[in-house]
Amino acid sequence: MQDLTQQPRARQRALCIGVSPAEPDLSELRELLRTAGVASVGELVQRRDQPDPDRYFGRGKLDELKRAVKDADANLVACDDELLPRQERNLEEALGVPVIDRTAIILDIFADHAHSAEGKLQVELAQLEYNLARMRGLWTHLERLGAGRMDGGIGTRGPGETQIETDRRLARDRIAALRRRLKHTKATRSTMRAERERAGLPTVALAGYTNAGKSTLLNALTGAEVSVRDRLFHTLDPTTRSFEINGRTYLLTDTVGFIRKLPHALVDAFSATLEEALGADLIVHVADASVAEEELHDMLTAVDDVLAETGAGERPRLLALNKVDLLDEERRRELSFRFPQAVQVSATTADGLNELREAVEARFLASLRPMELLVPYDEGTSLSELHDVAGELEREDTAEGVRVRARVPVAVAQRFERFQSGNGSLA
Ligand SMILES: Nc1nc2c(ncn2[C@@H]2O[C@H](COP(=O)(O)OP(=O)(O)OP(=O)(O)O)[C@@H](O)[C@H]2O)c(=O)[nH]1
Ligand SMILES: [Mg+2]
Repeated sequence: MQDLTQQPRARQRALCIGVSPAEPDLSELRELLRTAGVASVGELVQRRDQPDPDRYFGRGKLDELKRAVKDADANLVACDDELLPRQERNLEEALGVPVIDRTAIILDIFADHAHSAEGKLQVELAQLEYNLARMRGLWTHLERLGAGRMDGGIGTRGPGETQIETDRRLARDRIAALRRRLKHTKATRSTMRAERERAGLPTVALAGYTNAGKSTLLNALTGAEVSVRDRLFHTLDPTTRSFEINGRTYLLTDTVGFIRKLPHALVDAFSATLEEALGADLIVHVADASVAEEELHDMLTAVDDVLAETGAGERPRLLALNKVDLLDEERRRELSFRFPQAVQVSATTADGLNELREAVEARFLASLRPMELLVPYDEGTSLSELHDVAGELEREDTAEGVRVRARVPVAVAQRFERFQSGNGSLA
């Protein structure tokens, strides 16, 4: 029992299944399993409009699946969709091996990759909500949290009705407690944001599909050393670093990656962090341009959907097509026809980074308010503050004070209005 929980995944051999009206593609599911440390030993797909409501596959296909599990010597079946509890139960009964769905795998990866206290709370909340619908694995979950062992023993018998009621109540209590704690961390974060806003620094958020190269790009632009890996959902916690473009400081935030069919519980659990990051002045949507056309389209759409869902759909946005070092000239030309507004970059070779910086800066300059100010000499603090928010200043020392021409972010312009001389327009 003990050693099973020590290295449970090493011996897991999964057969992948999927249903889709078009030809189902299970490569992403295999990638998710690889990230979770589970081997894929085969696959079986069915083309149909909707999965069967009771068994996911149709009856005839189910026999084929049974044989496939046996032939591949699989001890696990992994489904590309989130399963209804009923579908999962029926499949397990028919197959005699555990069945996990896409959501469970993603939650598992998130649980593994969460490092910050907040990230851990968010993942735990998402897991509890997923489990609450199934009441499966909840015991081990609460046990691990030290929530106390109930008489009757874990795994010695199936939970009876009252047991399930107790489980549900425990889960709901825990969910409520987690929500309260998350609310608290959210409050701390908004204080931090208020401080940043006072500083008046423009903010840029990197958003995009998992593995698109967001962290690599953050590192390339800011000289940070955020961990980068060829696995899915490597980054869960937003990291913010500052960098400069032509003397002006910007704050750049890396965010959690998105994926098709992102579990709802996770979107909810992460919505506070996401909202915060995506409230940036500019969202740079980073995409992996080295994938096939259709996949690129799907990934762009998946990210657009999550952005819209988290209320960031209307923020100013810039598309960065990353990994162009993997493309030939012809493909790059094709992409520039298809996405004329996008910047093509390679975070690893630094190709296109200057264009990206220019594009980011251009967005800000367009939103700045030109001001002509006269700052008295005893207002040194205001002057250095102005330096921070406006970058390079045109300044001239006069008898009355420093005469300054600057382009100031609208959000903080009001603070400098009292120094305004003339009508504020630049010649
Ligand atoms: N060839 C090439 N590889 C890149 C480029 N940018 C990133 N990669 C690779 O792509 C993989 C994923 O990079 P990350 O920066 O971790 O991606 P991410 O978007 O932060 O991923 P998550 O945090 O998992 O959402 C790594 O193996 C990187 O080395 C690029 O411009 N060219
Ligand atoms: Mg990352």
